[in-house]
Amino acid sequence: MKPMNVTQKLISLHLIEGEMKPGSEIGLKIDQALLQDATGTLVQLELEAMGLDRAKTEVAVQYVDHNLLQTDFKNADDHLFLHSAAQKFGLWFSRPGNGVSHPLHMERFGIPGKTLVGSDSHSCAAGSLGMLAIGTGGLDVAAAIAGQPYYVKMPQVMGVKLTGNLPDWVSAKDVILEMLHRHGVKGGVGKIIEYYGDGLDHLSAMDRHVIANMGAELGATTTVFPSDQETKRFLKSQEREADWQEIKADAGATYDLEDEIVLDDLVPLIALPTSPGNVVPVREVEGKPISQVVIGSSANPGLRDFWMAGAIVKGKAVHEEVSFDVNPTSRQIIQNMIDNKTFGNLITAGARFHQSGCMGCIGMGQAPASNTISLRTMPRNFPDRSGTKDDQVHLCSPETAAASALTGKITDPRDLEKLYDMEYPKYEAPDVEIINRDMLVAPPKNTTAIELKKGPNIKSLPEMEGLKSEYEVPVLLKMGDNISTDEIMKAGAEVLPFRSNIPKISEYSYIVIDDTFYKRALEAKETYGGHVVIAGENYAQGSSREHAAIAPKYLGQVAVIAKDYARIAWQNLVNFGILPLEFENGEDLKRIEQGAIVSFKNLKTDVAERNPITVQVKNKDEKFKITVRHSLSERQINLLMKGGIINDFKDKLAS
Ligand code: MIC
Repeated sequence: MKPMNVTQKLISLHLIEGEMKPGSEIGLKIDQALLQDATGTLVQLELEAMGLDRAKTEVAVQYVDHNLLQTDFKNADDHLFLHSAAQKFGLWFSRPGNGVSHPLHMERFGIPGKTLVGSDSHSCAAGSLGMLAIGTGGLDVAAAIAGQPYYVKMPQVMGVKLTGNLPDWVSAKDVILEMLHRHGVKGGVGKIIEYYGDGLDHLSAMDRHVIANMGAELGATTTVFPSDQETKRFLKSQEREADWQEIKADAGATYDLEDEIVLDDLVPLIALPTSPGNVVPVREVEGKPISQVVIGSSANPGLRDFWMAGAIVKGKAVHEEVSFDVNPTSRQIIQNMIDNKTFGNLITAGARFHQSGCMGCIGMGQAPASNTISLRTMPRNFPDRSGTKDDQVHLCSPETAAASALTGKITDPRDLEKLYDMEYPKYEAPDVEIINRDMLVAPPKNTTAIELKKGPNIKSLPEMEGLKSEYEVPVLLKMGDNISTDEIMKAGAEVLPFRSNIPKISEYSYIVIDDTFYKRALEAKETYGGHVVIAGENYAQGSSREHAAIAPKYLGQVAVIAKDYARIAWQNLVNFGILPLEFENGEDLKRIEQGAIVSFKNLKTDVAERNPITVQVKNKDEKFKITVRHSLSERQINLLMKGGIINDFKDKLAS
């Protein structure tokens, strides 16, 4: 048999439909499911709509780590709903304040060789343990929980060879920032990134989590690491050594694409606003004053990351003009921080210590002051994501963040040697961490009698219309490249609580780009029956939030016409019955005016038969035709015809 890399081994062990030919659709058996609360409320409503009795996956966990600010009843009601739903459908429930889903799942449930789908784009972090873990829209996770295969395009496998060792003051975050510097936010689209080489000997399991987590920012389907002795060490430190198995690439295994990073050559890097791909050496932007540093998030979740920040600020005081925020990523990590004196080091240096959760990463509090720079160890800095308009969020390592907190300006951590006569702190991982399972509620044996607790903010899913053959609708919005889900459907403390209320959350559609969109969409729905939007490359990069599809659908969005799409968003559009069309000639984007009227005839036949689709365009002063196409599978075409996956489920239930 042909030697296989780790990715090919994981896929072949779970392949139930299709063939492993890059670009063709495959169906995978899913072992584990991860839900977070901001997407999970919809998933639980979808499980209810499907009439599920009990989760079919080996493990399914509902985490509460996003909607943690309880400024009124909405989030607190959702927590009760999620708890009741987890109990009813046989999921574990991780209570509010227990921590961020990705590091928690890695500590408690991750198992080498298993597959996982998660309703969060950073679910790929579980690849750190030799899992095939894919972030996706909530509906796909609901389907997997109900025992359906997970469908995805077979990706190419990019082998990234890591050699050597990281220099002092450089850490795992700089490795993934280097990948973003080399490949950009589209560089991973259609690919699984697999790391190998002797450089892995110097990367802990949590270091690998950092790198795998932000593989999402490359647009990668996921990231995979081998399961080796380090994986075994990590599982042993979590009292789960029995879950370990070795999974390594065969000798002679090859990759579709190759890259190599010599770890010794890396320097401290930083992503500038407003993209994780806007990476430069810290040295290039040092000296700029900052107003905030935030340590935490699933992109730097490990005990080492907090310990490192604590060791750097130990015995000192952070700059008086810097808000030094620390977001622990699990209660377990808080306990270990207290035990190894990290908590004391951070607090006495001036840290503002928050509850364990995502917090400022998704604009759930901690919004920075206007026109000031915020340094964060987080994965994303899309426009306004922090909650502050025109924010200036920079992404960096704990070393760079802590050094900058001390000086009050962007600082290369290597300068700490001369500024404070400091040696690079050497972290020693404990053999066994203090283990905390207290806020994980196991699924009950018998779930039938449990009633869902729905507060007034939880609304049932709206009806979704199927695809028609003819449309004559306006182009409501013309956008450029790399439009993020944070610009399509805002996150943050004001909007996230409406995730289970589609009519209300639809008021925030595209509000970051154009705050007249909502009103104009309602007018277009009334006058024309709907609308389309047009965009450049990598439409809807970033998060898994299916609200970036459901809300526009609710407002009458018929189709998107873009040069190309981010993977999750493309699937979410189909799941909710919006046609993701691609320009045959990308230059046509420039020719179409915002406000033009576009007409489709014979659309259902053309979509079903994969014909080139002719679109009549009427600009203000000219008319012309363009050609568009789609790259949907037969399964997706069928879903579209019905108006999305929920209608398809209902048909299946009815039959
Ligand atoms: C994110 O980091 O953007 C989020 C918020 O976790 C999203 C999920 C969401 O929008 O609820 C993600 O990454 O999928």
